[in-house]
Amino acid sequence: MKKENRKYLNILDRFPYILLIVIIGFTVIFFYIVKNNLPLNFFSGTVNETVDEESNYSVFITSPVNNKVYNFINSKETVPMEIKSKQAENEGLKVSILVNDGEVKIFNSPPYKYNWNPLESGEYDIIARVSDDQDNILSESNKVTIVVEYDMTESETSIINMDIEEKKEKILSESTYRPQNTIPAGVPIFSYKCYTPPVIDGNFAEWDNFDKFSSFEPTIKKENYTTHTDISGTFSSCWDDQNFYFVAQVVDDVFSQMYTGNELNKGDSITIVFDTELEQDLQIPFYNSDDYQIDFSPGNFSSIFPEAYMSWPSDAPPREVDVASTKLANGYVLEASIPWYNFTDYEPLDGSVIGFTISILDTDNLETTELVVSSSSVFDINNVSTLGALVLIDAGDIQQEKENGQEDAD
Ligand SMILES: [Ca+2]
Ligand SMILES: [Ca+2]
Ligand SMILES: [Ca+2]
Ligand SMILES: [Ca+2]
Repeated sequence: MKKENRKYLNILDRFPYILLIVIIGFTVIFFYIVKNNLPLNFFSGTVNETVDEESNYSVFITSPVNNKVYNFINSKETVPMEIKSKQAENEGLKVSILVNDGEVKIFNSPPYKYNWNPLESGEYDIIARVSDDQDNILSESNKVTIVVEYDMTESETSIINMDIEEKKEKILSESTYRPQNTIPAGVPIFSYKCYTPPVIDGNFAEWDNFDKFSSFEPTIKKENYTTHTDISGTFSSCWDDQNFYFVAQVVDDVFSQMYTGNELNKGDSITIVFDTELEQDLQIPFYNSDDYQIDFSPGNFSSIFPEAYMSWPSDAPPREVDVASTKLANGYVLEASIPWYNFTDYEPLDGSVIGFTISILDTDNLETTELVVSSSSVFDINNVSTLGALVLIDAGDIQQEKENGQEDAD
């Protein structure tokens, strides 16, 4: 009796478990039915989330991803932005990117990719818009928020430099020169305004903040060119209302200068050709009254002193040109100032673009020039249409800013 009772109870005891198994079974079947009727990626984790999200938008930001933190160590670093919009692509519509409600880029055609330079640390909200010709907004993207953190010791200076880069681009877009002659092609030499004139003493220490040009290429007697240790150099320049200033640090394996005056170019020397009416004379290959060839000699560091000589147009020493030089183990430094009044009717102005080529002439073992390297790739001393270009630019007091590390961007 007791035994039967227990057996009966045992079956009743198990009944809830059987029921539970049946319920689980139905749940699993139900799960698969539901799964098959929902979009695939509903259950497939985060990988396909953006694909799903993207399909909900006519315009979608695929890069950067939301909540990304960018740690930048220099001011040139950028946030890669990429927008996808089938709508804009198919209908030829405009796509614009807005950061904190300010437009940073407009595309008229794909690809909608842009490397955005934030310049300042901060949190940024990015959206993209599709609009038509009349600027009617047709669609707006998902919003992406990013954080940018700059970790730089000289962030202020870098910001100033970015302003200068923009200014340079603006000047170039508005000026006429011969981009095919410059090294590299399309990039003239920039000469910054100096608020403190360099001391003309053959010492180049104070030139640190100025642009340096060292891409000299063999031009005259270039078949003699072997290596940069034979002849090469670094050139910097600046200007103010009174003078044009420059320094050239020349690498030359054998120093040789025994000539003076109108013959100084037979020895180790420097020649600069200016065309102060570049725009008007773009088609003129011969020297005219606004072209100037000035030759500079470092002297020989004993009996022959540094000097300048104007070979064109005057065939005489230029007025009050100051030249100084120092001898280096593998070459020399030549520093000079040229009063602008040597250039008739020329007034130096911020943004002025003039024809310009500096050449370094090398004499080693012969009694005349063996090789010339120049700042324009096709330089021919008899043809001013081979000149490169020099841009005068006022970028603020860059000497002061670097020395004090101050913020003077405005
Ligand atoms: Ca100096
Ligand atoms: Ca040499
Ligand atoms: Ca000319
Ligand atoms: Ca030499």
